[in-house]
Amino acid sequence: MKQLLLIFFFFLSLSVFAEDGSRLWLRYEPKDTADFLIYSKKETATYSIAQFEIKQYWKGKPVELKRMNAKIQGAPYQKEAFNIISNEKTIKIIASTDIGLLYGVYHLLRLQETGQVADNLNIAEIPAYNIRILNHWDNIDGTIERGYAGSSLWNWDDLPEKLSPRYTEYARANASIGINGTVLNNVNANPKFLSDEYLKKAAVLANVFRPYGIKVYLSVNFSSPVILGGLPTADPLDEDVCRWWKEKVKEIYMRIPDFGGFLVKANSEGLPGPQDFGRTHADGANMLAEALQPYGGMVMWRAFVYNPSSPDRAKQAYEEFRPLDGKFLPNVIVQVKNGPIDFQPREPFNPLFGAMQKTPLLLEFQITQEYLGADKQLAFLAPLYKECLDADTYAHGAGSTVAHCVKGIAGVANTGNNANWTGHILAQANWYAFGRLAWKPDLTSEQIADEWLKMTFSTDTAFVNPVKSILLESREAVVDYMMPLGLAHLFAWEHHYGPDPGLNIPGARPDWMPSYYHRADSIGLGFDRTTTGSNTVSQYFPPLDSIYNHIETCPEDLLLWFHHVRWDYRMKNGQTLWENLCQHYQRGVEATYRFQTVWENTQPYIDPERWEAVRQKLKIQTHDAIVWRDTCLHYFQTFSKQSVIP
Ligand code: BDP
Repeated sequence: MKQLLLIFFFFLSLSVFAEDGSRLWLRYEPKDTADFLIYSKKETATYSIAQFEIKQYWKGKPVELKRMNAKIQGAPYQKEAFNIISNEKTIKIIASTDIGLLYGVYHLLRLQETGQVADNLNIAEIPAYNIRILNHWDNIDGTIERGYAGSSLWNWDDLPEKLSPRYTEYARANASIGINGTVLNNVNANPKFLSDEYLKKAAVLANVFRPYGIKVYLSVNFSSPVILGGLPTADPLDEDVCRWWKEKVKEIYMRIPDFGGFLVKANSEGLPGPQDFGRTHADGANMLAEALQPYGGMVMWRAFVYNPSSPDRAKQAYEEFRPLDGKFLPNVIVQVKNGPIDFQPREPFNPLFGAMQKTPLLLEFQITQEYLGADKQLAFLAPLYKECLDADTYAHGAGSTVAHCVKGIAGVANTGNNANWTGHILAQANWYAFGRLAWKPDLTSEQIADEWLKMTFSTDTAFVNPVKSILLESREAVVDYMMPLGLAHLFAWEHHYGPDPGLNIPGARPDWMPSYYHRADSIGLGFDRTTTGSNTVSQYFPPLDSIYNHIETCPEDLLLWFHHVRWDYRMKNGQTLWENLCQHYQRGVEATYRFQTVWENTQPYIDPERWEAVRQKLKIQTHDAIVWRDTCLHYFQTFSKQSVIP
């Protein structure tokens, strides 16, 4: 009852709004017509939310929410699936679970908001993956690693006693786009998150999220048995260590009965892990998996590993993890970043996709724009996500896309406690796009941009069409003015915002220096990863290995990723590498001017607050794009010895 009341007051509170962007894409207006809804009798918290949403915001024919097995063609029973079927009089949302019904409700409201309600609906939706999860890199002190939208949403000091209304808003936003899991804390995990004090706090968040179908997970530090438990070792084969984890897991499930499991970053960037004891990643992951198995929990073990002495960072995850294929317990899923290095504006897909055939993989995207302009620059990431999901690994012949090789999708969240959630209002689109693609990877970037703009701002085509075009262009523009043609990691030290291609800190890790990546010299530019270079190309299945290996067949947008290319090399357009490089940088800057012009013209269509906020950000973007272009070209010019072409 208490929960139902809370839900009621939450929805009541949504009736007064300031235009600060806090409403995200959930801007349904309450209706003033009488309602003719048909409800089923048994009320759960999830069912009540579904009812409230329809009752308040649905403006069409009466809706019946019906709990029975959804009929999804060709797919077995799936608890999150739903049907929406209408006749002349009513619309039925059918699902076998309440969460399926809630997803159906949000789908129907989306159709309403985007003007797509047809007379006879016959919809069958089933999520492509069971795991659609956000990773929060949030710390105990409220900071967020690589977060640009304020502090953490979780007020650890006030929990478990005090609940922020934003916890519910967060859960609702996620449920509306199908996200069903959240890792609350940073992968660089503080062991304290496993203390009883913090488990109580996490349990309260789990209670808020549960009715929205969202499970809570925690990142864990591999040394927890030592730091928290006082044991002399964290060796995964040590009996006391295993016992400690089993006890800890039992404690967690007493507090959070549907706890999702652990996310682990181990033996990566200085963090502890099984290799400290001469054990493998599989030994470490399996030990945790055994502890979680009786409760149905899982281990998400990250493959983001590299050590400073390797000649090519891009090869390492594959080299360490490929030999372990088949050695993980069934409730381990290996979490792999989309590219082999680190969320760069453009990377080829990670060659582990397709190569780990006996191990389930979880694809990790970054939603927060660590390397794509933070909260200051517009970079709509659906095209980046699609590029990876649609990439053909050729693991089982043509058509073995990355989307087919993975069992779930994780996204490093871009949310914080800013009123508008994501810092840049247009970056809300990236949270939205992530959720939609994790549910349905074959949506197009254009469809997603269209939906999001209509729900967030206006359905007027005079607004939607031009803004959609700049959203769709924006990620490529960032690639152009930061790192075109397959360049990577030209960032300044630590903050990963601006450029510093010439950075050279004596004594620092070489693989954290831009020169490690761009390899500029008097001959040319780019990292030779061909068979005569670091031979990373061999990690890809044929025919990709050979396509990437030959300069003539390598796609030009990845050319400098795989090849060290002469400055005077003739590209497909007949001009030299140097000339092309100048053109890309210039093209990127010009695109940002266009973003400003398009946005200036949207003033009549949207509220002044959000219009002005975006306008200012777009001005910063142009300024910073110019800095990128000029810094990089002037630096590379010292090697090419040619003048910068304006
Ligand atoms: C890099 C970030 C670093 C993260 C790391 C990771 O710079 O802050 O801890 O990835 O994914 O992108 O573990």
